[in-house]
Formats: sequence, structure tokens, C-alpha cells
Amino acid sequence: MLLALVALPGMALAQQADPKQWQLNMGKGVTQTARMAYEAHMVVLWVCVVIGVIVFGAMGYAMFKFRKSKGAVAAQFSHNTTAELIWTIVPVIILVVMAWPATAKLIAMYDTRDSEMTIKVTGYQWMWKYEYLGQGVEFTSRLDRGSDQMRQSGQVPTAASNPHYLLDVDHPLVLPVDTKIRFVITADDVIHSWWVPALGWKQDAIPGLINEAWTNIEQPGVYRGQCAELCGKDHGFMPIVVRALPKAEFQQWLAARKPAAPVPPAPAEGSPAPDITPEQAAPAATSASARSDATQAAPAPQA
Ligand SMILES: [Cu+2]
Repeated sequence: MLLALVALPGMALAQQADPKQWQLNMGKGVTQTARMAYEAHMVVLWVCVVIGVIVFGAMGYAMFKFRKSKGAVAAQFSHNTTAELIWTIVPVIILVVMAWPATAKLIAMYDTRDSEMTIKVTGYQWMWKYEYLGQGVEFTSRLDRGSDQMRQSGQVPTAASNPHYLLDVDHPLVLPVDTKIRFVITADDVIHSWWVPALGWKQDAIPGLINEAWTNIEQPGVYRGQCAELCGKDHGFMPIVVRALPKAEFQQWLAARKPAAPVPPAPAEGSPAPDITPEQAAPAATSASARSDATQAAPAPQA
């Protein structure tokens, strides 16, 4: 009950970050990166709106004011240097004005320095593997059983009956809020792409290559995403769920997940070390003794 009360605000925020039906604009997300993308998008949108109004307004006005039925006669000139200079220089200025802040934002988005922890993400056909580097915690995350049974049953799920159909996993990626987290992203078979819209970026997962990204989630909650690179027949069935927890709760979760420190087995009298089977031990022993024979034999004639 207490847990449910604690979880409630987080769930409400999470739903805010989820896309809504008939939502017109992109979401604002829950990271600085997402907000920067949203701001850049809004600036460009309004630049486009102003240009559209001016251009279509001028066209409409000219077509209406100077129509043939009013006796308008077309001018016969073919060049106007002033007009050409204006319609070259003005767009260049607009592009530079848009590119300057966009470039600064892109550079910030790719700056993974001073990260506090690193998550390795590996894409597989068709699931994700998450490794908390240096923590000894790793697990795979795949489509939840409920979605899987529903999709194979032939029934038609509705938003009411299955609100997170194909968007739930068995083991979500648990992350702390207010922490700069670096991601290293790769794949084991084909190209996938790790994408959670609320975080504000997606990054290709390419076999043999390591891509980088980072995030710093500002609000606890559950954020959903999907593989964003067509990766085979079950491409649509490898969703991503990020559960962002307050720092202290995350530390508890991580501690519970960590493997217990291995207890060294006490060797019993006369018995071989229990972690090596006789089959494993035999070839090693023979090659080691062969090697030691050789090294012992070699110096002898020289001495
Ligand atoms: Cu994929």
C-alpha cells in the first residue's frame, strides 16, 4: 500500500511523458536533451510558420490583386539582381541562425564526459541486454508474457484492456534520477536502435561497433520505447522500459541485484579443488608437466 502511494506520482509523470492519442506536437520528455530537442523543434516550427505565411500571403495577394480579369499585364523582365540577392542572403542568414544553437545542442548531446555510471546495452534478435558496468549486474529484457500471449492468441487488444500492449517487458532497465548515465550501445546480430522518446535521443546498436550516448533523467517514472531499426520479423516485439527511481531507491535495487560475494570453498583433505572437473584438470596438468620437463631439461646440458 505504502509502495503504491510512493509509486503513484511517478506513474502520473510517466503517463505525461507517454504519447497521447491525437497528440499533435512532440513530447517535452524528462531530460535536458529532450527539452533541447523540443526547443530546437519549436524554433524551427515557428520560423517555418512565418516563412509560410509571408510566401503564401504574397502569392495569394499577387494572384488576387493582379488578376487578368482586372486587366493586369505581366511584366517581361527575366532578371532582378536585387530580388535574387535578397532571396539568397535572407535564407542563408535564417539557416545560420538556426544552425548555431542546433550545433551547440548536438555537441552537448554527445558529450559523455563526467558520467557517474555506465550501462552497456546490447541488441539481440529480439531482446535487449543491460549490463551495469563495474557493478556485476546484468540481465536481459524481453517482451512481457501478457503481450506475447495476447499477440499469439488472435484476440484484438484495446487501449482499455491492454494499455501497454507490446510496450511492457519482463525486466525493465532501472536507472537513478539526477545522475549522468553513460550508455555504450552495440548489437550481437543485426543493427537495432535503442530509443526512448522521453529521454530525447535514439542510438543505433551496430554489431562490432560501440556507440555512445548519455542521459540524466529529471523525474522518477516509467518511460517506454522501442527498437527503432528494422531488425527482423520480431522487430516490433522488443520494447524498452526504463524505470527511473530516486537515487536511494536505485541503490537499494542495485544492492539487491548484485551477486553475493563468492565464498571460497574450504578444500577437503585429499580431494581435488571442487571448481575444476577431472576432465578440465587433466590436459592442463599434462601440458604443464610437459612444459616444466622441457624447461628443466633445457638448462641441464648447458650447465
Ligand atoms: Cu531491434
